[in-house]
Amino acid sequence: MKIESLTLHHISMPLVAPFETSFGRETVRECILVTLQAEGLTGYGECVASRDPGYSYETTGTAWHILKDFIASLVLGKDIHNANDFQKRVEGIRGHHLAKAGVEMALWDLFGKRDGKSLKEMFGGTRDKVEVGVSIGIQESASALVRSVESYLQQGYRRIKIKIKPGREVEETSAVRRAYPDLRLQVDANSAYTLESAIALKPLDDLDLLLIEQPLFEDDIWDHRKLQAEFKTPICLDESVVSPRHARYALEMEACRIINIKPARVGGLSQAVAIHGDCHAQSVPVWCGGMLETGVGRASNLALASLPGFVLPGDISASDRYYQRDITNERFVLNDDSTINPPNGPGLGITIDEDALKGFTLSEITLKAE
Ligand code: OSB
Ligand code: MG
Repeated sequence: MKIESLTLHHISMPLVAPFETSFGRETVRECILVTLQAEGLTGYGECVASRDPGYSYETTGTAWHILKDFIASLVLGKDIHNANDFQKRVEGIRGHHLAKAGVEMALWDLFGKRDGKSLKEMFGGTRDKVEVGVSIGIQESASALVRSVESYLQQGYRRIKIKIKPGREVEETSAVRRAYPDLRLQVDANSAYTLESAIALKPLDDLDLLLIEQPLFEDDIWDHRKLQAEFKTPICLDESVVSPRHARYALEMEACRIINIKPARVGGLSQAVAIHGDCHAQSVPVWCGGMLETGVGRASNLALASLPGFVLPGDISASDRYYQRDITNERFVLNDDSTINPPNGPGLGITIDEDALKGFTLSEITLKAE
């Protein structure tokens, strides 16, 4: 499709509750909405870079720069055939996966709208309902955490992930396990430990966790291998897996037994689908991670997680777990069985609430093909 214009909205949305991880505390979420116009159609994509370089080196600021000054000229006025074609065009830009993924998502939305197919159909998704869980940030105390878990269980979530960091792991995780002996429970350290300090995680190995997510540094696939050898609980990598190649390295090295797939982190939905394919062929369980997405990215995550290899519940909670008001007219709700339905409409299957978008916009720019 010939891309006629690209619009960026840098937005800031208040979260219903602060979200604290080992790298910081967020009360509002910033991201960039990417809008592409082509052949009378509009495609939307979410660039999930946050305000601060905590989870990733990319920020809304760096993504804005890369999108405006480098990616825009590679797509504007160009006839882009598919996601692989897009990936080839941006190959010369090193890294900046979150920026690239935002545009790739908007392209998928356009292709789907042109062909009258949902993302789920285009990916070959097989589920009408996607099993989901909730990711709970670090709370004031272990008892506050248990209360938070309880409230999400009451809402119907049947898998809980809790954020941990050094000094805030054993007491917290044990308290939740004691309160809920049969709960499907997992923890996420967001790279807060070293191979040496990870000794503190040893007591967690006896708490029957589904997995321990990203305990060590992002670029430390090798040390994760050493750690996995010491733990019976599966290690799951998030930050370390930034491409299909890295997924292969991690599995060949036996650095993890499970992979958290986030399309943005790996450079786009096409790369996420490729990692899913490789893992599925080897029976390696994967699940879909989250970045506190708006309804746009949530629709995309649900479509991806409808693929058959996503055998563990995703970090894809209902819209009301994140935002009182979203930028999509559609809101995602939790079914009684802790699932959410992926949208069925063409492309992402969502529409934008223009008033809401306007209210959340910090800055906006439109670039047009010459
Ligand atoms: O590590 O999975 C993570 C949110 C922002 C950045 C990193 C992570 C997360 C989450 C939230 O855990 C998942 C969600 O969107 O609910
Ligand atoms: Mg994570």
